[in-house]
Amino acid sequence: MEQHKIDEYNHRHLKEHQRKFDFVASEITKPGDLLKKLEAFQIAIPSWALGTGGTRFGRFSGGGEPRNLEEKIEDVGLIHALNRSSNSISLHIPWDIPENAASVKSLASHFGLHFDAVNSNTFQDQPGQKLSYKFGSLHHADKAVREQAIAHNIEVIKYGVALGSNALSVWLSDGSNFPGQLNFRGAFQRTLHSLQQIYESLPDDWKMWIEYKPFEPNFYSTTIGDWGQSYLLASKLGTKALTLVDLGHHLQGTNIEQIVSLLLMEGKLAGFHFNDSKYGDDDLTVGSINPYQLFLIFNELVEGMDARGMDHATGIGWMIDASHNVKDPIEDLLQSVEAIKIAYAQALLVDKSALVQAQLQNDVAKAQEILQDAYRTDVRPLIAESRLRSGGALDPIAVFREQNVRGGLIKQRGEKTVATGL
Ligand code: PSV
Ligand code: MN
Repeated sequence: MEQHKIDEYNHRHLKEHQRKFDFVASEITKPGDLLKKLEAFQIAIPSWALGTGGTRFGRFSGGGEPRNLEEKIEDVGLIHALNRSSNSISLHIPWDIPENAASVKSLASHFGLHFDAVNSNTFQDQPGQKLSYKFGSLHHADKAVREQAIAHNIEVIKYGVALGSNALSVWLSDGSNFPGQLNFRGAFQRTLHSLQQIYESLPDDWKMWIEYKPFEPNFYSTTIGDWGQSYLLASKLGTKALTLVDLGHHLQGTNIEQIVSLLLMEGKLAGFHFNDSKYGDDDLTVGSINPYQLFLIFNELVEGMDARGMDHATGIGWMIDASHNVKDPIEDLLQSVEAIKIAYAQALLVDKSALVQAQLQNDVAKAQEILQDAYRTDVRPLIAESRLRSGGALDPIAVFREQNVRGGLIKQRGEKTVATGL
């Protein structure tokens, strides 16, 4: 995306934007500080989200999808050029193996991108793989399977080192489908022991992010099923191991913001996989179902990070982990990033000292008013202004459509393409 096309769009819409921005900025104390925070706040894009996803019932290709890692990097580069908020990419190995790390790295930096956490995959069997993960990987009863899974994770760290990444993200599907299938204590201890061996291979400045999920693909138990189990592992492993929160990995009604608050308090929050859901791990566009919950999570994040003196932009990992079955993946990702920044901006607007006072006085109605006052502020012109200041588009999706980017990608890549890893 040539910069002049973005600039030309912005120029045409500047007056209209300025009117909206001036209105909201006049209501805020120190809008300049807030804009700086918004500009610094970046959200990583997973390499597996650039293609159309599917369900176990089918997959409907959208056309012009990236056919390889290089094209995925180009797509993230495009997203970043439009929103100036997505300056990194997270790879899943072996869905995206960087065969030539130096050239992949230089392509990424050409687009102003770097590499976020690398993700291992021991939830699928790969062609030619010696031993199967049908009954788990790091928790497997057979030592040889565990060793294979450990070796894979260590290999993923090596790919990550070559790319300049600094975190290994581990999600295990290990669990059981029926009562009696597994000894829970044994499974947990074997997982811990396997993770210990991977932990020993982590470079000094690296982190291990341990993701949890209550069900799917196993439907009776998951060995790392909730934040308590992840936290227990992370605590036993050491300071480099932390708990990763994927918003879709909670049972309905779970108070995720409370989990976030306590993990932050303990210095054990690795970061996020953002998405939204109505029923389970739906992997829907961030903010599409329950934007208020997202705001409440960000309220805890801002409060908890400030309490620990952490930098909002870099203190923990921020990433999207969503899947798009019926939307253009690039548009969907732009919507997700926007929703995250809206929730973040609203959280920054919360009148903290007034909230503390209301809490001390048990003024419940006032506390609710304070939160909802921030949540009901239309911060979109602030996000647009921060994009404008960093060279992005006032309206990224409008530019994407006006320039018929997808049409161009279909011409270049073809109507029926399948992104690796899907
Ligand atoms: C599992 O549902 C998960 O959230 C993990 O993060 C995986 O790595 C990712 O989805 C990819 O499918
Ligand atoms: Mn995830």
